[in-house]
Order: sequence, then C-alpha cells, then structure tokens
Amino acid sequence: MKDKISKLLLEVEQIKINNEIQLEELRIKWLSKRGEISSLFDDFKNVPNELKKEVGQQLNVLKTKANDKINALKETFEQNKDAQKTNNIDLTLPGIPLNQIGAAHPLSIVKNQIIEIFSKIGFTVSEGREIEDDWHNFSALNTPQNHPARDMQDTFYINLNPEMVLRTQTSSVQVHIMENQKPPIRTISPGRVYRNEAISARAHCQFHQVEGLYIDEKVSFADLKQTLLYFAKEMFGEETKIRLRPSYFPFTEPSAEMDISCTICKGSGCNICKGSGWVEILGCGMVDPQVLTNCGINPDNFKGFAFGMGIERITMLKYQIKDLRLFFENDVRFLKQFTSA
Ligand code: 2NL
Repeated sequence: MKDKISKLLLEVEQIKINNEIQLEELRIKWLSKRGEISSLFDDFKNVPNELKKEVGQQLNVLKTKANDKINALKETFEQNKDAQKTNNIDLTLPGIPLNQIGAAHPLSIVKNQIIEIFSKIGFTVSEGREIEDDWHNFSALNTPQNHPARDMQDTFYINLNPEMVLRTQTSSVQVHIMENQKPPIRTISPGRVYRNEAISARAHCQFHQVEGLYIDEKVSFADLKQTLLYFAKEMFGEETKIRLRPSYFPFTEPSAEMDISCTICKGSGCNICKGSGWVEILGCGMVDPQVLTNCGINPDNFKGFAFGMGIERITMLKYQIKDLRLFFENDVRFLKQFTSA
C-alpha cells in the first residue's frame, strides 16, 4: 500500500491537462466517492495497526496534494476564460451608429446650390490660388496703382513680396482663364477672398465669393439681366423680382448693382430690407474693353458680362442669419441646424 501511495503521489505531481473536460475526468478519477483516494481509504482498514500511523499520514498528504492540484487547475481555467472574454472582440460586428452625423457648412450648401444653378445654363467652375500677384488681382482688372482698393487698409499684402496679395476677389481666377483660353468663355469662380477689415456682425477679414464671366461674340446687357433673373428665381423662388441700379466698378462698364424683392416681406417692407422692399445681392456689368485687352482678348470681336456676389450675404438672406461671425466660429450649436437627413 505504501508503494501504491508513493506511485500515486508522483502521478499527481505530473498531471498535465488541456481543457475543462479533462479536469472533470481528473476530479472523478481522484476525488469522487469511487475514485483512487476513496478506495485507498476503504483499504486502510486492512493496514496492520503498527503501520496505520505512517500510512495514514501518507494517505492524507496524497489527498491534500490531489485536492490542491485540481483546485489550482480549476482556477487557471477560470482566469483564462475571463481573459478570453475581453480579447474576443468581434471585429466584423456592425459599428454602433453615431447619433451626430456630419453636415455641410451652410456656406458650402449655398455655394453648391449656386454652382448647380449656373451649371444648368452651361457655366463651368474654375478655381485658382488665394495668394495672387498684383497683375491678376488688380492691374489686369483696371485697378490702377493709386486706386483706393489697393490701400493697405483694404488689402493684405505679403510681407516677403509686396507684389503679392491675398486675393480680394475671385475675378483674379477669371483673369487667368481669359489669358489662357479662347472665347467663348462661360465660367463661375467660387472661393475665399480676403479684405483687411475689422471683424463685426457685418464685416470680416475673410469671406466667400462667386464671380461669373461670360465672353462671346455677341453678349449683351440683356443677356446679363436675363441670366441674373434666372439665377434669382432659382435661388429665392419663382416669384422673385429683380432690379438693376447703375453703379461703378473699375472692371465693368456700364456697371450695376442688383436687388431682389425682399424674400421676407415679399416687398411690403420689413427690417431686413429696411422698409424698401428690396435687398442688394450682387454687383455686375459689361466687362470693360480695357480688361479684355489686358487679358489678350480683342474687344472688337468679343464682348462679355461679369458679376460678383458674396456667398455669406446670400446665405444670411436665405437662412435669416444676422451675424457674419457665426460662419467662422464653427460653434456646433449653429452648424447642427444645417444637418440634413
Ligand atoms: C461685387 C461686385 C463684381 C465683377 C465682379 C469681373 C470679373 C472680370 C471682369 C470684370 Cl474677369 N468683372 N467681376 C464684375 C462686376 C462686379 O463684383 O459686389 N462683388 C461682391
């Protein structure tokens, strides 16, 4: 019996298993009522009295060791199970939907709408650089050296090179187009422009413009008027009326400013139109022949019309936004209101 116990002790020490099923088999083999240890205890009564003390001790050691071993193995399996729970993340599961989806900035929404309206009547989109040379921003556009628009107060000059400015209008893009393409030209230029202004509810040092240019053999002021009427109706509704007031720009002759019938009060007078029933939305005119010449287009053969509008102004009218600064602060409480879907 002593030999048998020694052999079983060795066996307990060498136990190696891989899974919980084997653990259960082990428990039955060693610790159950019909297991190895129980049967040894059954045989114990046959042990001669003088050996009972020694064999009894040996048997108790075996029982404790087998118990400890099985408990230790059980513990290891439970710990592995917990670890597996955290490691087994199913990467193929669909994600949890975000309740805050992104949205286009109101200026982008309106810019895209303007692009869509003009592309329906054949205008392409041209974009250019924000840092321009003096020629493309001013000189080519008939804005001479002594013109007030060139004043340091109005224009951001690049310190390193006073010939370069942050563009004050996107017509600079159209100068490039006229220099490089042959008429007919029908294009709009959306983009950011800069003016050296103190920031307030009505003015900012950066804003966005869409300028339009149409050059062909027989372009008239009537074409300009009809194009802008179409735009106003598409943008603000079929019932919208327009009126043109004479104005002055260095790059157009004749020049005009365009008003639309007030979208808020429909012309009866409110605080948006300051009681007049009309709101100004853009400037326009026939491209000055000198500008065509500057850009390599012969004014005897070609005529053109051009217009420019501020995207902020159109957006403020459309959505009744009262403060220009809201467009540039990116406060989510403001932006969230333009979330679609
Ligand atoms: C305004 C007025 C205007 C133009 C922009 C233009 C462009 C070329 C030639 C001639 Cl390449 N003109 N653009 C013409 C008239 C007015 O903008 O109030 N913009 C916000």
